Amino acid sequence: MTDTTLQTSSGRQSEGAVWRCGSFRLHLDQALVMGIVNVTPDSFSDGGLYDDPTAAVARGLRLVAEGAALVDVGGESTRPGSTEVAEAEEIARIRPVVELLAAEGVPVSVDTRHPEVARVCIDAGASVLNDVAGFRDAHMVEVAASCDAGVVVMHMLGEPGSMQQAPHYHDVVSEVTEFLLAHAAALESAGIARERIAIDPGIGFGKTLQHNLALLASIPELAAHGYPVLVGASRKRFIGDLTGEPEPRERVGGSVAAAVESVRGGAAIVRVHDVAPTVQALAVSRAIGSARH
Ligand code: HH2
Repeated sequence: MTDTTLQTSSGRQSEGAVWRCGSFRLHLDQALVMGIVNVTPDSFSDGGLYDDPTAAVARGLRLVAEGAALVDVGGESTRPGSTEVAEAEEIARIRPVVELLAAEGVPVSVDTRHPEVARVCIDAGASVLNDVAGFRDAHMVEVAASCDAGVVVMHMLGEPGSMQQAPHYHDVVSEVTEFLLAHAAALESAGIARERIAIDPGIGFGKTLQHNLALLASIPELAAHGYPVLVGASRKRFIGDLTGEPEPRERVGGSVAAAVESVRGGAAIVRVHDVAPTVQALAVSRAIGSARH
């Protein structure tokens, strides 16, 4: 069993809380930073940069050195309008990266909605299954139940190809919350321990700017249900909408602000491209928060 020391703190998780992820026990008394490595030609902000396994592994190790507690490896872009990648292609892209990072002792999350990809990556040493489809597929639930990985249940409205075509909710916060709690409960019924489950409102996945802001503002209510909350706001379009910055890589300031606000609201994990500035900002925010009490 491996204990990982974490760098940042929301101070909002109950003392001693852990997220069980395979052989890792990730302590949640300080917020975790999940670093992103997309092994894809077309991801919206880092597509093509790490599609060679050596470059992807080097990037992952660098993010850990910068303070990431775990690394999320993806082989399929789920940006709005993207098309699905064949499982064999997704496996070819990410299996070597997962295997090499896991062999270095890194807690590796796999960003996939495909059961066969998930299964192969668990065998390759992955410790977390991060499913942007929220374990709607019964086969994904089976894979999760057959291993001891951590799981991330994310909310997405429909599918990536169409999710940004006039997304509509009666009440975005209650609908997203209901979906997350129902799917987390289904995972528990399938035998997955509560301590393995994290929930994620899915910023940008079938949401307008107002929907994203309402969800980010309601993190305290979401966190009150007791599951660790993961937030992935990094470099996303809503930051461009708010600031006028069209280039995702130039949205670091907005991304760091979203991470800090999320953690202050009670998020336990933030999924980010820019680990070093996020870790630094969270350390300062944490220190100011402690001085306030
Ligand atoms: N966002 C993206 C991908 N995976 N997983 C979780 N749990 N939460 C998120 O918000 C989330 C996610 C999209 O971002 P990115 O991986 O940078 O882009 P792309 O889908 O184009 O590869």
